[in-house]
Amino acid sequence: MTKFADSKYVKALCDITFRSYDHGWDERNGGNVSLRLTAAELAEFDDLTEVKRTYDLGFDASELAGQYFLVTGSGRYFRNVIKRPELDSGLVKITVDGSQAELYWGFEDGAKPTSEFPTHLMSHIARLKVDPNQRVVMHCHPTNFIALSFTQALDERKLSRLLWQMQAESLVVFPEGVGIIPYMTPGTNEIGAKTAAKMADYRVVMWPHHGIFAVGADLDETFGLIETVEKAALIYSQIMAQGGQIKQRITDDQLKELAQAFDVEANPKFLA
Ligand code: 2HA
Ligand code: ZN
Repeated sequence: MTKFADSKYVKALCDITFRSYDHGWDERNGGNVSLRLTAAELAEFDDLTEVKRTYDLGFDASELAGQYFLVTGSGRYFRNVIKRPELDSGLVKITVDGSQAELYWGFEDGAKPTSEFPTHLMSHIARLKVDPNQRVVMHCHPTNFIALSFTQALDERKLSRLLWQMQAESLVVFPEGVGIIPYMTPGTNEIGAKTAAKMADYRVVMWPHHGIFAVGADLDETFGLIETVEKAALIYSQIMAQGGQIKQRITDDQLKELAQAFDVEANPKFLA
């Protein structure tokens, strides 16, 4: 009997949620993550035969009809997923009409998908159009990145350039830069739609005074992307803590050389 609970997907979710918590980015129930899976990938598991509950989605997710999502639970703590994934995460399938999600595994003590599930699903829809290999959406509260939303203008060009200038790795890992939405109330369809609109152009979106949304091909890559963004923000915090006097910096010419050397295209709106 091959059980989904023992799958590499649940193991990877446990690993990434705990590591994110351990970085200090998921106090209490902060953060949520979803991993898109296909029926073919799930065919080997014997314990996904029965719909245990259904959830109303509150928006039209029909573009994702038939797709499965392993997702963390509303109100659940990233710190705990590693100890009890069958309670704090669940595997759901989007119904044919796109109005509901059917639970096949997990959420055993009655939880439901994260309050940010609309943003996750709308972001999955947006990223599928850009790159069908992308299957992870992750949200968390990286401290230094959030702090930038207080001290910096909420300007995508300025913020992207600042993060690129903090370390050579930034431009290579997120050459398109980062998107920013206005401050909005979390957990709503409205913030979901705004975030997903940004996801047409960016894999990283800042939620000012709240956190980050990031997407990627798998959990490891998505977490690595968040780590790289947050490291750049941390370097900026340390520069300010050391007095803020920048004596030398990575120049635009050096950023262009970097893009060439690593064969990435820097967003031409941010680096011309
Ligand atoms: O899941 O982080 O934005 C809890 C949150 C909401
Ligand atoms: Zn949050």
